[in-house]
Amino acid sequence: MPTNLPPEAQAKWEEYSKAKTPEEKLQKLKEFYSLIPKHKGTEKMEKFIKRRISELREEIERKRYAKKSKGISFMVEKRGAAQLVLIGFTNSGRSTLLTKLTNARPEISPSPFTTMRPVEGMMDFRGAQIQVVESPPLILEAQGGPTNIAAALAKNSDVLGITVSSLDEPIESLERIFSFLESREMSFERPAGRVRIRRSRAAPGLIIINKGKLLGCSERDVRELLLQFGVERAWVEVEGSVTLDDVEEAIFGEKSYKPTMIFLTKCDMLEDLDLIEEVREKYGSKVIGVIASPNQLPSKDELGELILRELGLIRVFTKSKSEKLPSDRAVILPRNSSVIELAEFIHESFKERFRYAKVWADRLPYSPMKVGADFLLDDGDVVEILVS
Ligand SMILES: Nc1nc2c(ncn2[C@@H]2O[C@H](COP(=O)(O)OP(=O)(O)O)[C@@H](O)[C@H]2O)c(=O)[nH]1
Ligand SMILES: [Mg+2]
Repeated sequence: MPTNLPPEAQAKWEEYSKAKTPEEKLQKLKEFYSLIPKHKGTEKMEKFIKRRISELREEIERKRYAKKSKGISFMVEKRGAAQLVLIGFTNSGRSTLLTKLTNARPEISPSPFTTMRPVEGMMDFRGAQIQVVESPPLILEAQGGPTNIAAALAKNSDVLGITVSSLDEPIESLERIFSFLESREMSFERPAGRVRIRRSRAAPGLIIINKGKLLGCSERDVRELLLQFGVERAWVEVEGSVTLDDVEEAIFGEKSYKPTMIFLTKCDMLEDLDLIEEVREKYGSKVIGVIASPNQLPSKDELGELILRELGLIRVFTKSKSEKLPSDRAVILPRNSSVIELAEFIHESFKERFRYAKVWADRLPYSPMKVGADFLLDDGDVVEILVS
């Protein structure tokens, strides 16, 4: 059962949550650790703290490395609906892919180690934007700075894209890359039932979307547990049957499941095309997609759709009464959000002032259709909200 923390530990946790620098966080977390009771009920938390402590140490180490390399920052702030991080060996085609998907113009060169720091670009996908980040190369023989940065970027990503050259023993390469990522606490097994916590400053508060069943606890218990650990602005989606333990696992979980796709590059130079099938057979079930790129554009629509679907996100277009056309930019919401959640997202006061909405969508018997606050939205919906 989840832990009831003594008040001084709770206070310390709050200090930790509010700490700004990794050094300060590390200090607070160590103090917090000394304040929690150690027993079966706190096992998960203990493991989490130990792991977090080692992550913070790594982060501090990375900062030192960055300083030595003239203060270049290596982390990339998330923007857009989702972040796709491209990771792979040098010369595997990360920069080429980034260039094809986004407006970024990294240096592309057959000389190894051209890209030593992350480069980002934005990919437009029918009203949504997906951030694509090229990580420094993985150098597994010597796990130094660039490799650590790549692993940290991968871990922090929403979706991971592994680039691997089809000319470079792709099956063995993928084997090595996956086992490296697994050693860095990433997992590729899709969990059975799940609690998905999506922290975002854009969230109007702590929103629990319960599409499953809570066993032995109420939504209020879930909320309290999340708040206790500083999850204050987030969408929390519950699928399947879930206990309070599962919620705890989602907060402190051992390994984070990482939706991943494989970009098999340089297929245009491949003599034996059977290799593509071999990669698909071996890794198809482990990843959300294997994209064989014969030096041409993987379709942005296909990619964008795959990513948003995997992350359980939908694009909704709003329209105001005075305008004929909806906005070009979509509002990104978790799947099965209701009209009132959209209203609240647009403006806090809309929740109280909401009267009804008009929705345009192909799946409806006619468009626009007048709907109430509980109407569930779907990808691509156009919505006009009427308030008093
Ligand atoms: N023929 C072919 N060449 C590619 C492909 N992808 C990348 N390259 C070439 O491979 C070299 C390394 O590519 P780059 O994108 O810089 O790799 P990075 O080191 O992973 O960023 C460059 O000369 C690219 O033009 C591909 O799909 N087909
Ligand atoms: Mg590059």
